[in-house]
Amino acid sequence: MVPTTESRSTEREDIAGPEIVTSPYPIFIEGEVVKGFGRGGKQLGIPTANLPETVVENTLSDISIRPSQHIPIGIYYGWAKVEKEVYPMVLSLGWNPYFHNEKRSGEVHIIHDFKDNFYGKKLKVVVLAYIRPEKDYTSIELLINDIKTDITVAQNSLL
Ligand code: ADP
Ligand code: RBF
Ligand code: MG
Repeated sequence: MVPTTESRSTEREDIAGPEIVTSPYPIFIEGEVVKGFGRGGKQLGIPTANLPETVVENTLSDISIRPSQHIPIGIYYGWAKVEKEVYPMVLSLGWNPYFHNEKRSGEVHIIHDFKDNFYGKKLKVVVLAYIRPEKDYTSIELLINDIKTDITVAQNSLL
């Protein structure tokens, strides 16, 4: 599927998803935090904890558990647990078209200020709803803008 390319900032709703958790959610995903290209924090100012490739592929093709309910590529919200603490999160599952990645990635931005990295730690997430499809952008500012809106959407939609 070819992603839509955004060339300007579009007005978006600041809430998403139904009031109750609806099938196929909740979806549980877990894995050790792995290294990516290091762009999230440095280039976007929004670090993302990357999940192992096999975990991403299994999640995306989890058809044995949910026939007919393929989990689409896109942006989601839910909760994440690292080292016994639970935080709100936004999840990106996809190709990162803006960066022309060749593999799909699963990346969790936890809505919390961490003092240290947590590479190698176990990350557990529960995905509760879909926010939007993944997009391409004509500038990095537009991508950052959309991610910031996703964070607001998660904060307004969770609880
Ligand atoms: P990479 O490409 O290696 O994933 P990032 O720039 O996306 O690099 O940074 C991700 C790392 O930053 C995570 O693996 C984690 O250890 C750390 N980190 C710090 N704060 C956060 C946060 N709020 N959400 C997710 N990861 C964070
Ligand atoms: N990358 C894209 O190319 N298009 C997107 O629409 C997009 N949306 C994202 C939404 C969220 C909430 C997050 C955390 C990331 C998103 N990304 C998107 C991925 C971003 O490109 C990636 O995190 C960086 O490349 C760092 O790995
Ligand atoms: Mg990352």
